[in-house]
Amino acid sequence: MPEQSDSSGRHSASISRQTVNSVQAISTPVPRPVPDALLHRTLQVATQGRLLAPPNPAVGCIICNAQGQILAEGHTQAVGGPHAEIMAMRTAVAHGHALAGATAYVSLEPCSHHGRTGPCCDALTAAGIQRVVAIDTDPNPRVAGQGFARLRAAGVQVHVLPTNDPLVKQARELNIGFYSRMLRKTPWVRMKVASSLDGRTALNNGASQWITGDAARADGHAQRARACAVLTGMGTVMADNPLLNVRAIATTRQPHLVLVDSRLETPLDARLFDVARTFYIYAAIANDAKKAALEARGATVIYLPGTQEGSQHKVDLAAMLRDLAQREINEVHVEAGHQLNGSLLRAGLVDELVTYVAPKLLAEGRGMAQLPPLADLNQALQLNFHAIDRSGPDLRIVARFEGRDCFL
Ligand code: AOF
Ligand code: ZN
Repeated sequence: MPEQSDSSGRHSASISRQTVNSVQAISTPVPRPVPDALLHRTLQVATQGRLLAPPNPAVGCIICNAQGQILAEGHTQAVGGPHAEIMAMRTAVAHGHALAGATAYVSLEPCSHHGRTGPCCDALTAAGIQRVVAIDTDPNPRVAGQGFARLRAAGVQVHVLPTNDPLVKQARELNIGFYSRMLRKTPWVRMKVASSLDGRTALNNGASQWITGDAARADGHAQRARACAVLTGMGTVMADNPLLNVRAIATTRQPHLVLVDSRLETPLDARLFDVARTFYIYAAIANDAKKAALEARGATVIYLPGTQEGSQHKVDLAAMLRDLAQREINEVHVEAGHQLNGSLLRAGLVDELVTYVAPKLLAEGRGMAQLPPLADLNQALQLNFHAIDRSGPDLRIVARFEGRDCFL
């Protein structure tokens, strides 16, 4: 596999960023030819669309006049709706500004394809935009440099930040699931856990409500809200009969729900059905009568048994994630019990842990995942701390498995 290195000298196995990088090599990377403040603002505007945009990337666009004054801003709308560039141009026109000769700052390459909407690069050209400054190339193979090429061919000046610019990393982090789906063909998998300071996620009798405080629970809902799908297992459905939707914060988009239910045991009156959203159930053992009953309740049942001997009675979790990527799932938020958590971790399918840690000791109790005991400390699953914050009285620790974000 080819090696990539960034400005910090870090080397990582690249997962098919080749197309994108070679496109950038022939574009004109410039050492920040534009005011930093405008680029930072472009990313801030992109962030405003973060809960709304998935499965599209959250993109920001600002339109400036020749003096560098901001005329209008826009971010990606809900799927099927206008992209950032169209929103910004519409706002500029609505305020009576001329677009001819203006500069568009964008956090991602303007699209060149006919997807659910038309190509932004053509709309920018038609409006007379003179210059486009972009933070990153679109990793979508249907775009991947063609947006820039089309703009240049139409006489628009194009500047793209060099890939080692820290803002490029920030822009990719903002849409980490989109980059994962485009480049790895599998979603970014984030596992959420709430534990005591001694690492317990429930008492021996299963009681777990609530270990962490209100702030951590609200933040947990914000984590659900950014994801394309929430993933859980039958153990959690039986133990908690949860809704697993976003309630504690405002959002206009409910993430899809994904349930691993190898034997199709989901009760037809489970509260999971009470929320209007896309609901996928992955099973290993066919039961067409139960499938029909679950589908009559609004779910879609997918049979995906393992292919190895002894695994035919369990869902092939890696194949399930690839299937979810094909269904345009960028980020998967796992909120499950220790059994499914253990299966995902053992299979090496988790990218990131978001752990809320309460300053409590629960002594005896359950851990976050069912994992076999290790004989040697060298066998420990190795993560790196990515971010540590306070959340009310609790801590929020984001940790990533070594090398999992190397495609960024
Ligand atoms: C842009 N501006 O704000 C976003 C872009 O199906 P469509 O037409 O909505 O296109 C979705 C694709 O457009 C998406 O996969 C990504 O490649 C690009 N996203 N492009 O010019 C935007 N969100
Ligand atoms: Zn577009």
